This record gives sequence, C-alpha cells and structure tokens, in this order.
Amino acid sequence: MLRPLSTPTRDHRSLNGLWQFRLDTDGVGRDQQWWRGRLARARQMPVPASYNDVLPDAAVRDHIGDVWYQTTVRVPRGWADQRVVLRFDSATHRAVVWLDEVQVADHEGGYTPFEADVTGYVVPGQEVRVTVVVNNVLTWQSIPPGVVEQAASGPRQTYWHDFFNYAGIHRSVWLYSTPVDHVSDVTVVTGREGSTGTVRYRVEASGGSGLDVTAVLRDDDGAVVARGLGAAGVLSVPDARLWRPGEGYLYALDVELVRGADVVDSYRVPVGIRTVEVRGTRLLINGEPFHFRGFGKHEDSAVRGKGHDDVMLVHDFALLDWIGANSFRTSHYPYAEEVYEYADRAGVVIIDEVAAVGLNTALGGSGPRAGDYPTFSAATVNERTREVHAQAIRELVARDKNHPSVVIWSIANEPESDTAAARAYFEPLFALTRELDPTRPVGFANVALAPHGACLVSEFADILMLNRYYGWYTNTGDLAEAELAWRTELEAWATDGKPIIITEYGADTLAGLHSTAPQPWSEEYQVAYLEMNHRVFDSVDAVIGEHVWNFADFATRSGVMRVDGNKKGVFTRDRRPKSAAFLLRRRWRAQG
Ligand code: BDP
Repeated sequence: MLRPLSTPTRDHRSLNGLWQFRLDTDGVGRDQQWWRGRLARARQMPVPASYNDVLPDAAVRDHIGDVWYQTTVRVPRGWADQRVVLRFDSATHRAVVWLDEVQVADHEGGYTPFEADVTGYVVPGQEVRVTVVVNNVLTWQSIPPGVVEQAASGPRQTYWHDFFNYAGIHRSVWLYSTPVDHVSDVTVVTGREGSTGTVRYRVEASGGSGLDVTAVLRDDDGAVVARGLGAAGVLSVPDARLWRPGEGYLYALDVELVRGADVVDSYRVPVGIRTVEVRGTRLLINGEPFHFRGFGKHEDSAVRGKGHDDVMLVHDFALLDWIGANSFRTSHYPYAEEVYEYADRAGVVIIDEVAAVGLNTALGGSGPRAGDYPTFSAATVNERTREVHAQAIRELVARDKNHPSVVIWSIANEPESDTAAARAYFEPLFALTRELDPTRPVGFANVALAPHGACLVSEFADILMLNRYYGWYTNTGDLAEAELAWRTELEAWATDGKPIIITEYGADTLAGLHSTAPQPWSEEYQVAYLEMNHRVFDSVDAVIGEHVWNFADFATRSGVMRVDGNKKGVFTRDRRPKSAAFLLRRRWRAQG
C-alpha cells in the first residue's frame, strides 16, 4: 500500500493533533450510534498516541473494549475533481470509521495501515466529521491472540505476550488526494550483475483507457540514470551505487501515469539497490556475509505508549549508531512506516515481524485460567486465526516490500512449535510468505520450550532465529553452568546447516543496582551475562548475529516477574545507558 505523498499530482493533509475522545465504559456506543453527532462527554486526546497512559486514571489504562475518537477536517478547496482518500497508518487493534453518518472503513489488525476512498462523501472546501471507534480486545481470532474472561469483579483480558496491551490511534492519520486515474501500487525488486544494478519494477494503476506508464530512476543528486516505458520493466544502472548496511544510498524511482503528453499521476519510491540471499550458514547482502548486531526493540516510551513520535525515532537511531548496532528486529509487530524510511536512509538492517506473538499458552499469561488452554484447538488458535494471521502477513509484505532495509520476514515470535498442530498451522504460512515475496528469507523466533530436536517448525525456515535466556530464566545466577548448557544446544542447532541469529538474549537489570559479585538484577550481572553469551556465540561458526533483548526497558502488564515493566533494556525506558551499553559499544564498534 502506497504512503501518502505530495507529488506534482497529489497532496496530503495530516489529521494529527488533539481529537475528541470518549471511553465507552458500558459498551453502548455502537448501539447508540455515537458517530451520528458530536461525541458527548468527550475530552481531548492526542493523535498519534496510546490513550492508556495519557491520563492518570486506571479506568482508562485498563479499559477493555471500545473507545471513540472524533475530529473534523476541512477538505482543501483545491481538491475538486480529485480522488480523496482517508488513511490511518494504524489503529490498535481494530477500528470502524465514519465520515459524518457514513461508515467508510472497518479494519482488523493493530499495526498495518488501512484507507478508504471517500471521494463520494466529501465536498472540497467543506468540513467533514471523522468518527472512529477503536477496540482493544484480544481474542483467539486476533493477532496477537488473547481471551477475555469473566472474573468475579468483571471482565479480564488475558494474553500470552510480554508487553502492555497499549491501544488507540498509534500512528498518523491522513486525508490525501490523487487524480481519479491513479497509480495504485508499485513493486520494486533490485538485483546486481557485476557492477550493473537492476531495478525490476511493476506499476499497478486504476483508470480508464489510453494510459501509459513511464519510470525514471534518479540518483541522489537528481540525475537520471535509467528510463523505462510500460507498466513493468527492468532498468539497468551501470556502476550502480549499492545500498549497504551502514550506507543507505537511495535512488528514486519516479513513476508517471501518462495519457499522450499529459502527466495524469506521479509517484516516487525510494530504491536501494541490493541483494539478499541465504547461502549455507551465511546471509549475504550484496554477496557479502552480514553479521547482525543490535536489538529486539519495542515501540514504547513513557506517556506515549506505542504512539509514534519522531523525537524517539531519531533518538533511538542515534543510540543504535552510538552503540555500534547495525540492525534490529521489529519485535513483535510491524512498526510505524517512518521507522523503515529512516532505516533505509541510515543503512540499518531490519528483521520485519508480524504481530503473531503469544501463540503459546505455555508462556505465562496472566488470568484466571491462563495456563489451562491448549494453544491450537477448535476453540482457541484455529483455522480462522490462521486466516487472520495470513492477512496480517499479506498486509505486512504489501506495506514493506520496497524497503531495502528489510532483509528477513519473521512470521511469529515464540509460538508453540513442538507439536503436530503447530507444524500444520505454520507450514502454509511459510508458503504464503514465500509466494508473496520470493526475494527475502523467512523465519520465526523459536522459543526455549522447543529446543533443537523438539521444534517441528524450524525446518520450514530459511534461517534459524533463537530466543534464549540461559543464565536468566534457566541457570539463574549460574553463568558457568549456563554457558555449558547454551553451547551444547547451540552446537546442536548448528548441525542443521542454516544461519543462526540469536534474536533474544537478555537479563532484567535495575539501573543503578550494583554488586561486586554479579547478582541477577544488578548492572554487573547484565554485563557478565552478555559476556558469557558472546563467548558462546563466538565459538559457533553458524551464528551470524546477536540481538540483545531489549534495546530499552518497556511496559508490560503487571506480574510478579515484572517491576514497573520489563527491565532487560540496555537503555532505561528514558534511554539512559546501563553499564551493558558500554560493553556492547566496545564489542560492536570493534567489529564494525
Ligand atoms: C521472550 C519474548 C519477549 C519477552 C522476553 C522476556 O519473546 O517478548 O519480553 O522473553 O521474558 O519470551 O523478557
């Protein structure tokens, strides 16, 4: 799905700012048709942001169900005769949207964009009311899954993932214009033959007859380097400057829809020319082995929750650079598109993950019956869930396929993977992902509960991604024993002959807690824990990367394992370095 852009034929207007907001405490808004007028008893709420932590009110933070947002927008006068589109970069986890009295959109899934052609419902120059109901309930048929149970005092939301269930309008909202005949999609796949780069493009357009497509590739200075005619083609770039980790060189593909001499629509896609390939135990970018150094991250910060914020975006990338990281995983959901655009320019490599986290009821959920459910069954994660999961993968690939920074699709985090049911569930999802994008390797993050020999899903993956906590959840405080056990397991995985990325290893650490003999929770223990892990990784040739869990401390639901959230950050939630940051900086900068 194309991002809204300003081009010679297109315009866009942000709807970000303060919206009217109301909690639907009794769940009556849909019946009472709250979209039919001004939202009563509303207060102001910023967009984008999670609503949960903006107000000091547990009823808001822990609300289960619908919340309502409303704003008005004046459609620019100059948009007469244009197609007008309303786009949400995300609404978590699902939303229905009305323009005045008319329902225009309905979307499931909290981390991918959706839009509606609203041309028929707006009058350029006039104001229109936008009402959105956002729902945060996780069910067995949502991605991620969860269940709402009736406890003695009311409903309780249970889920099996370890981050707070933030909700709301987390990303930007746009009204944008395109010509009626317009470019609807562009797909770019790059390659390399010797020093010549290739850019294979395909343009989809909606519109009448007599339309043609031109494609012009420009370098970073704007000089034309190749031209193509037709809706699909291959452009050759002699002496191409490649997109490389650490050097995000981008060309621009200017696509025009033309009728005779008239330009009907134009759109621009940044293009990084690079290749990705798994060969033996290596992942090659431009034919060269790439070693992943970095983190599993979260979209998480104080007050904003999961709301996208350019300040945090630029700061986090500056910290990645400071520490010598070259990559991260979008654990455990697709991030805001601004993140990928920034990574493209910065030359930072991304493992792009769909929001399929917590498909594993053996991992401590919290709730009256959290431990009692089977993961896969007709009544829990089932065929319908798989279809929702498949749709989430389709939307992820459709959104992110053109980003050079994305080199691996991760189709789940720590699912149950040691049962026949898991195998049957996942096999078609791997096939689907490959069909959608044959150019990138596909994997999933494997959980310690399904070690080598027990995991029945890894054989479908091009690359092994392991989350392991030897020395933390097992062998707690005993790094000597942890080291032996970890090396034994890792050497077993290495016999599969695939590249291995350690996608999680980490220890909770309370910033400012020190101990001379490294004790769990102290900064010294986090350092010693990482050093032990690094000794293990450095002794196994198939290991091609390490992503520490986590970049920064983050919010979780409450529980006896969590002190004001998960404290495995190398940075605190407000991005101050713990001692481990300096260790990583020394190690990674020496490698880079
Ligand atoms: C893994 C999960 C991650 C958790 C982490 C932890 O993938 O989301 O936050 O462990 O326990 O199970 O800190």
